[in-house]
Amino acid sequence: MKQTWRWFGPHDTVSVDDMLQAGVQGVVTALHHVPTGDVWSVEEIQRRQALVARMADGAPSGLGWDVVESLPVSEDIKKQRGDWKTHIDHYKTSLRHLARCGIEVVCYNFMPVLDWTRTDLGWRLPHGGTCMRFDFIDFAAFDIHILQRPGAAESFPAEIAEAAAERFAAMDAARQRQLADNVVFGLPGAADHMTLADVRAHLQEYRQIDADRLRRHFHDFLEQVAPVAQDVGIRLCCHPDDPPHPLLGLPRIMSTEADYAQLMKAVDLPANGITLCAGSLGARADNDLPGMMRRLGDRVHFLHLRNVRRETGVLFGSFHEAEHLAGDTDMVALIEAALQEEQRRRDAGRADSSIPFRPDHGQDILDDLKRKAQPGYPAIGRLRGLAELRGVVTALEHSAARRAA
Ligand code: DNO
Repeated sequence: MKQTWRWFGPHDTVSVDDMLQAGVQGVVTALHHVPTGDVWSVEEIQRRQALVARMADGAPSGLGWDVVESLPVSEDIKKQRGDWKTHIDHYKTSLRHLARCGIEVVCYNFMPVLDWTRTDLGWRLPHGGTCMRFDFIDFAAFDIHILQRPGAAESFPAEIAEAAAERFAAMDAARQRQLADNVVFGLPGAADHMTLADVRAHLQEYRQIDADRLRRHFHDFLEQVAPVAQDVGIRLCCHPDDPPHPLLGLPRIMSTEADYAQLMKAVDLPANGITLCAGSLGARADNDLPGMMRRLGDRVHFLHLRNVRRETGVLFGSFHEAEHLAGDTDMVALIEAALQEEQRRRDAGRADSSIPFRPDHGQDILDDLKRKAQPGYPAIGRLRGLAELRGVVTALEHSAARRAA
């Protein structure tokens, strides 16, 4: 398993030197400054590769750009409106350019309007560090009382809507603003942030698009781009919905194992693959991550190893981002399943037998609390996560090797 690390580019407060000292072996990054829908030029891709390859003092880092996260899919493509056909052509061109630069793994998602959603970006833990959290009641308070989405109150269980009314009544203006900012924070690294008016306008445009229609649009997109990816030697990998549940009345179509099985079938090519994000999927009680790795592993091209603690006994409710080995997902079993998949690939002579993973998110601990990084992407919290995960990988590989000897 290749130990990778997300880097947001030259503006990231966590540097290439930092990640080297954390012991990473490869880099996950994206051209966040290129507007969604535009072509990623070979020159821009190479410029980023050059930055990854050097430490601050100019010494070679020995690192390369292993995974693109993300090559974003435009809202026009998701809605099949406006410039969507041009955007699909641009997407294909970007894939060809990435392949020309030697990059083989490209992550993306198909979530409408918002990427990941949290209500708290710095929730205080008992040890004094912070983590990200999704509080279902706060979210309902945002949806019903701040965004004032028509029909919002009816879309929550009655007791959640009632609790949300009370919660909202106790919020001052500053907390309301902060909650709204947290919810619409959206895509990490994105240059543009949405206002509430933007969100309302987007929601309006999705009124005619239900889950079936969004899925059709998704399959149309894949039918176009997956064969190109296959042809140029790129492995596409779709990131799940985060959280894996419909929000704001928007359809979400990549939340469960059944969704992934459908995706695989829609375009049956190895290039049409999965980003198995344990943290996103793990927020639903019915997603069995080690089992998904065993059953869908063949197409898992990228792993996000992260853990969440579900705070209620229901299928989907509040959760927070736990330590990597401490949440509700059995991380050791998941890693074991990934190592078994790698063995199967080696036995089959596959060139992609080493699956890249990254310690997805980390809690803010120690000096992270002073050095403001992208929410979820602190240096030390992730270093801790990576070190723990690396320990598990090493131990499991060691015992597998001993058994084989
Ligand atoms: C959040 C990330 C997501 C992810 C995209 C992939 O921290 O895991 O934003 O990068 O959904 O397209």
